[in-house]
Amino acid sequence: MSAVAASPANPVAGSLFDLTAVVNDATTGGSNIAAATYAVDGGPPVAMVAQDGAFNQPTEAVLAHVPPFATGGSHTFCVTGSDAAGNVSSPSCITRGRDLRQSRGRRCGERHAGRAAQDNRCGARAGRQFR
Ligand SMILES: [Ca+2]
Repeated sequence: MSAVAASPANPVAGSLFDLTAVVNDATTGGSNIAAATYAVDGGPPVAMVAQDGAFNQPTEAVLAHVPPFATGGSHTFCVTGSDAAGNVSSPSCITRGRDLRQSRGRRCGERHAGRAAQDNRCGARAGRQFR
């Protein structure tokens, strides 16, 4: 298991992105990879597909189209592979998402949507908190 990545590299809330990984069975006997899944923030596993269309090699590049985040902040994505012999890899994880300051500013702005003056004050206040 290696090279878990997101495309775009830093997805934001509300946009779809692709999660990719390379699942490699070299350390557990070189069997063909049979499946891969990802989980968001420790949630239920979701199936990934082989990028070349079939799980039929000891090394498979895998892909999932991850739905838009419902919430801001960072999220952890863990990819797990399993091989034809039933070996399951330990998860390989990445964390992606907006940082705290951006997340805080966005929520602040949303609350004051349509009230420009208040929105500006809100942003300044949020900025000071994180200096
Ligand atoms: Ca393949």
